[in-house]
Amino acid sequence: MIVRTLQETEQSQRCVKSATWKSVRMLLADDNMGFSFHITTIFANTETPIWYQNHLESVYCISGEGEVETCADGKIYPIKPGTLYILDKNDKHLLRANSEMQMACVFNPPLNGREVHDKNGAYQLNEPALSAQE
Ligand code: 9YT
Repeated sequence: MIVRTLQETEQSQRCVKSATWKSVRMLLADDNMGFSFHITTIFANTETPIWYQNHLESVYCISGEGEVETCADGKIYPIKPGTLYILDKNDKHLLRANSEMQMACVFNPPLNGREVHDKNGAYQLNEPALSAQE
C-alpha cells in the first residue's frame, strides 16, 4: 500500500505551478496504477486553454465555481462543487474559474510528472519521468 497526504506532496517536486493553476500530482505513472491522480487548484478569474490530445481525463469539482467550454461546439457547462466533467473525446476546452476552484483529476494514461502544457494546452507522451530527474 502507498499512503500520501496532500500536505506532504505539496512540498515536493510533484507540485507544479503555472500562471492560472497549480497542481499536486499525488499519484503518477511510476506508481503503476494505470492512471494518475491530481489535486488541481484553478486560480480565481482565470481562463486556461487545455487540449490533452494524448490523454483521457475526468475532473471533479471539490470547491469553487466556474465553467468549461468545449471549443468544437462552443457549449458551456457550469462547474460547481459536485460536478464531474469527463473529457472522453480528448476534447479541446477552455476552463474558466469565477472563484478559486479545487479539482480532483484522473488521467489515462497516467502522467509521469514532468509534463508542462505545450502551446496547444496539451501534454506530450514520453516525457522523462520525474524519478529520472531527481
Ligand atoms: C483541471 C485539470 O485539467 N487539471 C489537470 C492536471 C493539471 N493541469 C496537472 O497536473 O498538470
